[in-house]
Order: sequence, then structure tokens, then C-alpha cells
Amino acid sequence: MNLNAYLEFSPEVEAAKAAGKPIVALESTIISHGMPYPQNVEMAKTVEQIIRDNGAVPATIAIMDGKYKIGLSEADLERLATEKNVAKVSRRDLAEIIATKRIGATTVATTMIGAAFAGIKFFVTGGIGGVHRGYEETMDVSADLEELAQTSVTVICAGAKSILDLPRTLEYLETKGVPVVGYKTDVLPAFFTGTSPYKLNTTADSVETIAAIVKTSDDLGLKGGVLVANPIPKEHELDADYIDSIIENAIAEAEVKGIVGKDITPFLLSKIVELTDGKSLKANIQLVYNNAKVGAQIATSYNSL
Ligand code: PSU
Ligand code: MN
Repeated sequence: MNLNAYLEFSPEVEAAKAAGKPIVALESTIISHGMPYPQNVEMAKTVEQIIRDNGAVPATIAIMDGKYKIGLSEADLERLATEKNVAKVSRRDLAEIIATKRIGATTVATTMIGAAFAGIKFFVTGGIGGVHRGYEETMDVSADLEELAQTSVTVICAGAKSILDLPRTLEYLETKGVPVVGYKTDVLPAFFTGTSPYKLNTTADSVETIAAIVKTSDDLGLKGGVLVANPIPKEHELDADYIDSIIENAIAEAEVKGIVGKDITPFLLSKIVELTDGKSLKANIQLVYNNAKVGAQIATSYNSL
């Protein structure tokens, strides 16, 4: 069977493709495993609208009914947010979840794969997976990093949370040849805070510069993605010491409970929301909105090159 038989485009995305409009992909694990209901659905709809307001067309991606769905309806978003047993689909799970026609939410890795299949160059999310703390013991490195190394989709994020080992995550990306471009920053943003002690090699002060980097990477035939790190807006930042101590507590609880593998990131995310009394959720939503604005602007700029 041919690849297209596995893809199902929403009418909006289909029309955007036909018209050559800029399209921005969005992931669905952030909806099913990254945020509580109903804020997750609200966030998903608003982020799509922000992308439209900034001149691009949103394509939220998920696995449903044996298809890679590129662009979801409101009913699809609601299903992802409320159904039990929505699978968290990383690269290794992809063929299984499609073949067995289960409902699956795509991570950064599998959203990149779907976007590449669909001919979409840009993808907006909150945070990527990375090298976990305690990696020396567990060898837990997110498949997101391998995907960035091999799939040519630009990912706009707010850096990575300190649930991860940030310096090792940067080293890994360097080894794999993934450019990490700080948007108006020369240090890696740490998700809830706009800064960290970790210097970046590349800074861009305009969306046009980022679009030009992506275009040049394409022209050179370099495989792999570009990672754009866009700091959370100042007014939505959390206090660094406060959030770090919350994260320490969440990690300690995960250790006591013996949570590992694909369950660790969703566990930590929901624990952090609980321990901050929802403050982390508010910050998380705002940084995604900010990424949507910048991502749509980069995609629009790229389209005009
Ligand atoms: N980080 C967040 N929110 C998220 C995720 C990560 O702040 O929702 C999700 C993304 O879908 C990411 C996945 O691709 O978790 C990484 O999971 P793992 O660490 O198991 O690779
Ligand atoms: Mn892992």
C-alpha cells in the first residue's frame, strides 16, 4: 500500500496545501498526556487560532482509525482529551497503533514524522523530550532527539524543562548535528524560565534569519531538523528556585513509585501541575501560545523565500 493511503488531511489543511499556504504542525501528546482536561482542549483550539491569526494554517496531528490524521476536527480534539487508553505514540509504537486502529497521540518524534510525510516543514510545541536526569543509570534519552537528527522538520519550542539534564541534552544534539537556534537569546531557555546557564551556539534576532537557516539547510540537503528555542515571555515566567524545588520533589516521588520509560514524562508533568496548584499549567499554556505566534511567522517568512 502506498504512504498516502495512511494519511488523512482535514479539509482546512487539504485546501492550504493546494493553495501553497504556510502550514504549521502541532502535536497531540501535549493534549492527551501533557495537560489536564478541559484546559488541554481549550489550549489546543486557541493555539490553532493563533497560528491562523499569524498567517499560517494549523495541522494538529494524531493517529485515529488506522490513519495518520493531519489536521483534527473539534470532535477529534475532544476524543483525544477525554478517551481512556489514548496511546502515547513514539516512533517504535507507530506501526502498531496504526495497524491495530487504536487512538494515539503523537509525541514530538511522531509529529515530526507525520509532518514530513505530509510535506509540512514547521512544527510548534511546548517542550521537547531530551536526556533524562540520571541518564548514566537508566539510559533514558527521548526518541525526540533521534528524530531531530534524521527528520527535516523545524521544531519551535520553549527549550526543555529541568526534569531533563539540559547540558547533556545540548551535547547530544550537537553530536547528532542538530542546530539549536535561540530566538533573541544566546542561552537555552528552560521552559518555565526564559534563561539557563547553558550557552547556545546560534542566536537569531528575526524570524527571517531562522527561515533563511532552514532554507539553506534544505538546499544543502542536510537531513535532520532545526530546533528553535523561544523563551517564555517574561510576564509568564515562574521563579527559577521555586520551580526547581517543585521539579526535585516530583522526580523524588517518581523514583519512590518506580516510574520509568514512557510513563515518566507524563507523570512528572501532571505532578508539577498538582504541586504548583496550576501555576505551571498557566505558564505552559502561555509559552505554547508564544511559540505558535513565532512558529507561524517563521513558516510565513519561509514560504515567501
Ligand atoms: N514535555 C512537555 N510537554 C509534553 C511533552 C514533553 O513539556 O507534552 C511530551 C511531548 O510529546 C514529547 C514527549 O515529545 O512528552 C517526550 O516523551 P519522552 O520523554 O517519553 O520521550
Ligand atoms: Mn524515555
